[in-house]
Amino acid sequence: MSTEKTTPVAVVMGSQSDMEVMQGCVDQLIEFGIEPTVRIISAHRTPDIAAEFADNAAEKGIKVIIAAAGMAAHLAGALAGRTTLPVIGVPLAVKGGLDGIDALLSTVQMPPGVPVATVAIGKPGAKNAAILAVQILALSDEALAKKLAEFKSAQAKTVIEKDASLRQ
Ligand code: RP5
Repeated sequence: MSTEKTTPVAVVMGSQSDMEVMQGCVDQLIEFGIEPTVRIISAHRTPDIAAEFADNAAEKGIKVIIAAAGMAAHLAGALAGRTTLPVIGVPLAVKGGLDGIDALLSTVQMPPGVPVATVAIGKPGAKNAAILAVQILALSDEALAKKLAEFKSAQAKTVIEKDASLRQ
């Protein structure tokens, strides 16, 4: 995991407290051989840094931004408003919040013209954000496309084996 180096995927989260869940996203990316740039940037607490990050992300070689936040989660939308890169939003459930529904609505209900590809709340979304980022990159990366195909068949194999074990 890196906090400085620029890579094709950036994983940005609103607080250090989001790291526990977002580690799943980072780990999934690493499983696909992608070491992401990881940043803690808050749309509300460090808005200037959020703007600077979004403005310079493409130039730094980032191709997909994953942005995770809880509560009134404006991070993904704030970044999406300042870049043409695809932004994947991960809504998080946090203590004191509304079980992630607050973050889900804040992340998904973007105005027309500024999409945020919003995944599920919490851990499932963190993992899916990584896979979706890989799917985007795999459109122009044959090696990554092959890894994705292998990932899908391994996943299917696990389900098929579990099903078969029930019928033994
Ligand atoms: C959001 O507020 C962060 O993304 C985090 O999910 C939530 C709470 O932040 P902390 O008070 O734990 O720093 O901006």
